[in-house]
Amino acid sequence: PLTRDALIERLQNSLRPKRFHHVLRVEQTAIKLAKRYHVDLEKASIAGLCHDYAKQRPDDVFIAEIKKKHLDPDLLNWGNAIWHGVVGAELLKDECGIWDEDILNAVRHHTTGAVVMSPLEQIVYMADYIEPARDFPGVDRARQITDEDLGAGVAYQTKHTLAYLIKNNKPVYPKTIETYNAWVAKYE
Ligand code: DGI
Ligand code: FE
Ligand code: FE
Ligand code: FE
Repeated sequence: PLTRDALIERLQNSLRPKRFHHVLRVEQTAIKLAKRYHVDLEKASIAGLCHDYAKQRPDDVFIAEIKKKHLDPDLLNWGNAIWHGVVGAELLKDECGIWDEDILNAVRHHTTGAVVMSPLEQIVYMADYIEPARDFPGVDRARQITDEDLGAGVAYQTKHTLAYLIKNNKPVYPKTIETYNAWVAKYE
């Protein structure tokens, strides 16, 4: 595996400056949450840094990787927003020698969440949402809830992201709905 310094260099070469600075902020936010919730700090650092590794790859790279790795063919009906996590994790194996499944799952699930998420996965999902430069109505509430209860933060983000997608007539990826059902909706 790459050292943190080598990984930083890769990121700097593959991401535009704005995105690169976002991943540094997600790393720092993930480390803070990892301290708060007693999760491995080094894994939080690497996962935070890697989560958007593939964000700026052209579509044809993702399409080739989906075919090469025989990933779910339904992925071909989606785009960068869904690909950069799930398919990005495959590129991290190929190109950066990152094989830790908890880190890879944190990258895979950082956009849509998942029915089952480890503490590290929840941390990266939340760090991406509440890093210091994020500015949207409700972000301070999201930061406060996440500091009180990590799972409650996951539920908050999941609910608000789904509401945002629906309000804007965006297609909802099935995993996003599964996450909503698992973390937000409760049968009475
Ligand atoms: O990569 P980032 O911009 O840091 O953040 P992200 O990976 O969490 O989200 C990328 C985009 O994906 C964001 O605009 C919200 C969008 N998104 C999340 N869930 C879904 C989705 N887009 C669609 N169409 N469907 C989803 O279910
Ligand atoms: Fe992302
Ligand atoms: Fe996110
Ligand atoms: Fe991100």
